[in-house]
Amino acid sequence: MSILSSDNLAALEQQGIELPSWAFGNSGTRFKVFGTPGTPRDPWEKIADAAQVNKYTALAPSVALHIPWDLVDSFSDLRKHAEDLGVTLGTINSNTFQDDDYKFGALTHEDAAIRQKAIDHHLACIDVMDATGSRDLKIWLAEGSNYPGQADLRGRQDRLQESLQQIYARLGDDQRLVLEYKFFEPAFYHTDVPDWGTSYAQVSSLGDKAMVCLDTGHHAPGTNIEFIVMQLLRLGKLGSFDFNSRFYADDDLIVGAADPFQLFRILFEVVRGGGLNNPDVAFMLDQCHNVEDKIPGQIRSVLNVQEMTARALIVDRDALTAAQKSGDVLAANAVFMDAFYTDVRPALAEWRESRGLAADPMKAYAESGYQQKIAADRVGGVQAGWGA
Ligand code: LRH
Ligand code: MN
Ligand code: MN
Repeated sequence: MSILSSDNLAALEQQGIELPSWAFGNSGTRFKVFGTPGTPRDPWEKIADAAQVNKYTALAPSVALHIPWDLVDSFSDLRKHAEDLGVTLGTINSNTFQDDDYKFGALTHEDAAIRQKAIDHHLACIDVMDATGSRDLKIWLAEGSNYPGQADLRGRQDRLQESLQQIYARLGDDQRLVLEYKFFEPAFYHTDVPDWGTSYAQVSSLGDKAMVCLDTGHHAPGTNIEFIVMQLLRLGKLGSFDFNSRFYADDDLIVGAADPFQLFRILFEVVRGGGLNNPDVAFMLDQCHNVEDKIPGQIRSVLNVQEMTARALIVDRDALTAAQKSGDVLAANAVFMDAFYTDVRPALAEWRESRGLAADPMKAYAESGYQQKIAADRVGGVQAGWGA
């Protein structure tokens, strides 16, 4: 008998993880961007590659776009292209971090004309959402200051709220805004949305269609991220995840690579808090593949999330509750760790085969010849990068 119950399998079957279009482009550090043969040259090819991840895993039914990196003449054509390949277009990410006008802020800028330009960009993103059928507008702001005294911290919060109100007012009935926080970078002294509390305060005063986005790489080292997950679920304000992993800063490495135990702890709080397969909580990846091939990098990522979800699902919750209630510290911890140490991979492989999928999606992709084909076909032209 499988270690995964039929209820567990039913939950896993529903799981969907959104892929970031930019994970398929070239990326790097400020020192060097290494190109990879076969890298997509445009958004159409990024979506074709994302569809491969879904083909081998049945886990990645949608693709997030970044505007203007993924600007095309017709978003309805792009939507049709995605749907023909068996995926949908998901979250639209705005970008106010690559324009000289935003050197000292965008939605928080002292100059009303620059604030308006940034607001208009978000309104244009909502137009894109109307065409793509996307539900969520994801806002991450690269705003802040480098030196104490440089900026009026309070004034910037007030301007941020006013700007967000104007964007919020343009959302359709079925659309949402998710506000992503990050405690540093590119500004190093303060950022305007540094933590979940600030994001929560800003979105709470907007209304029900505004939620918090939690990027796992955006916290100070040692932060108890699963506590934040618990709290946001408890408050009904966890709108989405940007999953990735990190050793030092915002490394954007493959989710579960740096700290599998942390991913397990996060997913346990998701499961316990009713966040799994909850339409209000979007699971997304936000990663870059600087030195590894991108499609298998994304396949590995969604499989890591699936494996840790399976382990979180098999925690013996009754035994855990009993141990917690009786104050049996070691028994409670043992129940938790038993699930974490359980290798669910053979059971998942068997289950995949029973659904007509390859037992080992990494191997199936490697043997498919797709990587060689794109490397041969996509010569010439400009490879898409993280910022193009
Ligand atoms: C910022 C961030 C945000 C951006 C993405 C490219 O660090 O996590 O989500 O949109 O990276
Ligand atoms: Mn992110
Ligand atoms: Mn980030």
